[in-house]
Amino acid sequence: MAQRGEKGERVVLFLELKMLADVGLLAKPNAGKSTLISMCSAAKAKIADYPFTTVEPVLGVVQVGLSDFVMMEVPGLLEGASEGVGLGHEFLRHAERARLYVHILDGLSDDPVEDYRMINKEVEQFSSEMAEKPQLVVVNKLDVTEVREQKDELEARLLEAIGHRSNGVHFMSAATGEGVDTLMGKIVGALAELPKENVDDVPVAEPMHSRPQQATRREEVRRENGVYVVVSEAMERLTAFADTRDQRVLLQLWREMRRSGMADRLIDAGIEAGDTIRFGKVDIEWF
Ligand SMILES: Nc1nc2c(ncn2[C@@H]2O[C@H](COP(=O)(O)OP(=O)(O)OP(=O)(O)O)[C@@H](O)[C@H]2O)c(=O)[nH]1
Ligand SMILES: [Mg+2]
Repeated sequence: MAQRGEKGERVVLFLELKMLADVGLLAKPNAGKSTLISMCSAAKAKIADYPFTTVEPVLGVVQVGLSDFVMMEVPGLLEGASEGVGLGHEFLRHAERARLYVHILDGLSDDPVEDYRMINKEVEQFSSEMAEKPQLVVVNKLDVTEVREQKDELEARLLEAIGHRSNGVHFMSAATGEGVDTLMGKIVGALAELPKENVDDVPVAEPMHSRPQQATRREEVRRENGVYVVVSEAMERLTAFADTRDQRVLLQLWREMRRSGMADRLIDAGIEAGDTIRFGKVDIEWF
């Protein structure tokens, strides 16, 4: 039975898109995030020798043996990112739900240790929950001679800066692929130790149901001034929104009255063809 429908509800919703990835790549601009994600997944991230080549998160699925995980490049972070500098707030938000972070340092930067501190400070200021999640610290661009020459010294300084949360420092070259497989192995190992993101943990608003309620009032037929008044929530609802001028609708109404036993009650009450039946505010003729 085609009905005009009951009164609906109007709501205003603010929706926030957050990417879901197992691993988030955190780094300053130009550190080599896109190079890494392109090297180990099918993601096509633009690579170029200038900062902010990537301005939207890039997701890639990395296959390692029989396991796989989703890696996300978060656009480069600057000092003040947690306060929104360089769209930092926007970028950090996307990385919030990752289970593990790979903190990539540019081996060619003036001071990778300082970069490490800066990024972590921004992460801490943005979200303490995010700051507590595990990180793998990685120095990139190992193929460059000056980076290789400073490797041991840099490693020692970084270990000192990382302190208690140290998982060691990993060196790689995203460009040549040196050390990339080992890093992927480390990521798989680290993820295996971490709880899976539980979708049930995400707060969900109470679902809204607008299904018709079950009839609660007792159904009855009364005769008032020659009119058969049907007291039935279900039938009243059915007729209130139906076009009772339509013969097909009347036919369906008739079937429903037969099915529910209402027709028998009307007949028992003595109804005859031509009499009026009233459902709430709607009158129809018995035929
Ligand atoms: N020599 C060398 N260059 C690299 C390596 N990885 C990346 N690069 C270069 O560094 C520059 C930046 O690389 P991207 O991969 O675009 O860096 P990104 O971190 O994604 O940069 P943004 O998206 O701009 O934040 C490019 O010129 C790369 O070719 C590496 O391992 N060795
Ligand atoms: Mg990039």
